[in-house]
Amino acid sequence: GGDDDVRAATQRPQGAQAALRHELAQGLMQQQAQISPKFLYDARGCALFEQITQLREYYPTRTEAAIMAQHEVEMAEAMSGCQVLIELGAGNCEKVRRLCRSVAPLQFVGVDIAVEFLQQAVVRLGQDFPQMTARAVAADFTADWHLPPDVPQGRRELFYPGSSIGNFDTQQALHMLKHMHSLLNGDGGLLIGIDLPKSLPVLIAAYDDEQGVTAEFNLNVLSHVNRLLGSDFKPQDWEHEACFDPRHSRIEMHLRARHGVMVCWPQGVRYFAQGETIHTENSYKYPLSDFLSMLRAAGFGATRVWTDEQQWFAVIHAHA
Ligand code: AVJ
Repeated sequence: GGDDDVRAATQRPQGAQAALRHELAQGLMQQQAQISPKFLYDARGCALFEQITQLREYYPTRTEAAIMAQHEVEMAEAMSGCQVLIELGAGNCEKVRRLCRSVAPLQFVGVDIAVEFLQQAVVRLGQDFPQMTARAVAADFTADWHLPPDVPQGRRELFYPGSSIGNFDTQQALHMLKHMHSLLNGDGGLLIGIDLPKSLPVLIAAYDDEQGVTAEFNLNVLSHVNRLLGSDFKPQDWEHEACFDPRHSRIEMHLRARHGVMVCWPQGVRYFAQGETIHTENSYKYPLSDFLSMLRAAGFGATRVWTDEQQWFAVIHAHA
């Protein structure tokens, strides 16, 4: 049941903790140091991300919500007959509420790496939709992940909103799509949000807002890493940076050392020269046709696409 799913994830077995520490130490020792964006989502990171989604500059959440509101009926039609609605990266479960009303699944399964935050949202969702069972499941999409065996095999629809797939490079994204396709048992489909290429100033502002909320969000990863790894990062030694790499069509977030910094943890140490960076996130902006090709390559069939007037964001339904 739901509580077991959460317990299994929050009291991580010793081996899983060690694996995360190993992954972090490995990333810090690369020539281009990196911290996976999955580490952005501790309790404070989840709260900061919610703030980001409400910023004037951060268009994705609001644009996607408007597309979903405008095309609710057609989306529900594409997903009709759905028994189990599974949201990946469910977070605060706000985006799925409209679908719970219009699709009316028997069961909702929210999946997220930040499972304690998710669990609270799932409880609220279950209270608001009493005829639907709702449960939270922990998973790290960057590792091998599975749904619990008691998630019904009946007609499933996957929901992967927010352009969260943009955190993966193209090879990882294709792998993720293939895995999602395999969860559908040849029935149902996937409703996915993707962020589209657009003008540089709009993109940069969305990842480097005036108020500095995104900067806080990025810097907060260091406190999370300190707790997990036992490292001694001091956030004030680092500066938030967002840039666009046109070659990969992606926003990159980095933390740049303001001056020479020595960082120590139980099994290691690294010196960062002034100006060196830690790469903390990629956020790919896929041309629509490229993403549709990826869906085909992953085994998906017929698609429907909905976008906003400015073509800033797309919501796609793909049949299994
Ligand atoms: C949750 C991965 C979709 O890439 O826009 C927001 C995360 N990072 N601001 C994104 C994020 C900086 C977000 N995703």
